[in-house]
Amino acid sequence: MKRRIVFISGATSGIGKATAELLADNNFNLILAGRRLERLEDLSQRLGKKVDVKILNFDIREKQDIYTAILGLPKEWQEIDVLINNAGNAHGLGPIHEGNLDDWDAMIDINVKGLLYLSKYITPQMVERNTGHIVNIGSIAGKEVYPNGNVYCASKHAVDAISNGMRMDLNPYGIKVTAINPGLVETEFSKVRFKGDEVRANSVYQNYKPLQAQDIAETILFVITRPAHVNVSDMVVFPTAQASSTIVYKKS
Ligand code: NDP
Ligand code: 8X3
Repeated sequence: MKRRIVFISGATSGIGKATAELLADNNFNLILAGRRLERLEDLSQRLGKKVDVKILNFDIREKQDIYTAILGLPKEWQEIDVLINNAGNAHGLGPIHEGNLDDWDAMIDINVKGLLYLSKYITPQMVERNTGHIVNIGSIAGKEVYPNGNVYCASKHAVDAISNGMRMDLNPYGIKVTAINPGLVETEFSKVRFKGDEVRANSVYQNYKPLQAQDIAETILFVITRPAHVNVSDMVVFPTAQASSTIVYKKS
């Protein structure tokens, strides 16, 4: 049987990387995107032993670069079956009146506009073929706002709205749209949020068992392998210790 082609943005670490590894084990051909080229090359070399892999190296903020990269794919790679909009991060955590404008730009440009650009370039061929699946990685931060989360939460609320809008607009074309909204996942996320402060980043995941990237990868594999008539539209996935954005049971 012909392998399905899955495009993963943000494949160089965390959830995206774990998903690439799991999907290679499950016979999907992969297009892997991110900025850190050496990590993409490493994945391509390792996973290329199992399935066909293409890597695309661009900053998701640069719409022209995305367009050129997608247009440059060989014809047999253009018919992308599953788009996993995963690239994203938080930049900073603090009260709104102390907000850093560059952090705000980064979160809106990457988490919201980058997701839109990629979807804009990949969705039309799905519409033409009347098939496809878009999986947007949102967050519990897209369902609830928490103190000091302001703009990151806004960016993920936008992802939530975009997922709902996509599901409506793509409904006549048989295209599935799934939103997966994780709680706390131990990845490079907090390292990026706290600008390399590893002590502060590690403290986010101490004294309880956070989700691992593999847990979300397994959730993604589940949703993209349901039968044609089943669309898992919206999921929140927490570690057992978490009950909401602000309630996490930690053993002291
Ligand atoms: P990581 O920091 O480990 O991974 C983020 C990925 O996004 C990297 O591969 C990075 O690649 C890519 N990325 C970031 N900025 C850009 C950019 N400008 N252009 C292209 N790619 C970019 O974090 P996670 O795996 O945790 O995050 C993945 C998604 O999950 C994000 O959307 C995040 O918001 C969401 N999420 C995370 C949670 C968590 O607790 N960890 C919880 C809920 C949601 P590179 O730097 O190489 O470009
Ligand atoms: C990442 C989880 O709680 O830090 O989206 O916002 S949280």
